[in-house]
Amino acid sequence: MSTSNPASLPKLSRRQSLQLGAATTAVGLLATQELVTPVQAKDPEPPKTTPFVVPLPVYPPKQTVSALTPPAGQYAESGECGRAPHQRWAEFLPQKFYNLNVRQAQHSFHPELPTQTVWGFDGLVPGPTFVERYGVPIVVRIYNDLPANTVGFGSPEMTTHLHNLHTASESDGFAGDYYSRTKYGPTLTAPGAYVDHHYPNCYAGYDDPRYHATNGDPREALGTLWYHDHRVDFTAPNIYRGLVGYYLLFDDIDSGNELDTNPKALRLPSGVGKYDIPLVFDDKVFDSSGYLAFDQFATKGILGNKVCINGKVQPFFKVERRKYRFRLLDAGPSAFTSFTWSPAAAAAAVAALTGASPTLPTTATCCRRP
Ligand SMILES: [Cu+2]
Repeated sequence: MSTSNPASLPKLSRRQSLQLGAATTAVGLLATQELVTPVQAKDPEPPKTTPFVVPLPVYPPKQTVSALTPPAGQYAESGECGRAPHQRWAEFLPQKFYNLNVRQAQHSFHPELPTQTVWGFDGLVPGPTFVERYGVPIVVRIYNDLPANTVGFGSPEMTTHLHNLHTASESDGFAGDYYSRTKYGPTLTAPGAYVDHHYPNCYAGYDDPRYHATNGDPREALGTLWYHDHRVDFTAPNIYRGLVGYYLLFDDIDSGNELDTNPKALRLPSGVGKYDIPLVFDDKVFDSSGYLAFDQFATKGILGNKVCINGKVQPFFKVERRKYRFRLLDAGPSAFTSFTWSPAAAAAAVAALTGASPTLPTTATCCRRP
């Protein structure tokens, strides 16, 4: 596979390689970090790329299927990896079903860089956007169709975590729940082609008697979530290869309808993919040939030499003369990102982290991710 050019990898002499191997075996990760630092390659010089020539990709919402085959159930089917039974299945019977295929694909980050191999949910970088609603439980069947034997960084045995959603443990994409058709992690009992994730889409406080009338505490609503690979030891490189996507949750306050007549509704700019725009920011290291590089031994972090938004280097986005809702996600792996409006535009920061505030929109010219 060609995602990493050998010229961009750290050049270890045979002696250094042996030292590294011995240290890793003998005393583990900490010593590895210290040893590797002096032998890391210099930053590669990537090809120049012209800014603002490639349009920002904004995908429409992920589409449901009418039924899954075999049907989704509380217990793992044959063919599914060995997960524990879904908890409170009958209480949160799924009303919507999805197939999601994790696969290798060809991707262009920029027309002046070579088309290259990535990993993506449905082969897309970033993956499709889920548009969901509180009170509507769903099942997402996630197939691992990555090639079994790959070279380069990352691991093709993967697991998917939906960040911050209140999800039962068997559906949470625990780091040890990684699977493929032939291999499986320590917290599963068998390999499998897929796994079903059961997402109840309920508020926090669901079991608290104080919030029975509202099926949980609406103040705890989360509106902007993301899903990503979570494989133990390989989360950073697997996300870097493309395994990241948005999951949006609406309710009757953040209702996803800017014309909502409900007096409680926020009436934020609506239409996911049209006026409600999810943005994934990440920085990547492109090597001198324009291919993605990743130093898997750089456990202190990795800083890119180009910034991507929704999988493109410095894209442009044509807007209408109206209000937009932008969602900003720093998908890493290591950089801190500061966002500034230029020229200073009328902007309201309506949420931090994942929840939209029904009461405290504040004007902002800049927002910073802590
Ligand atoms: Cu996460």
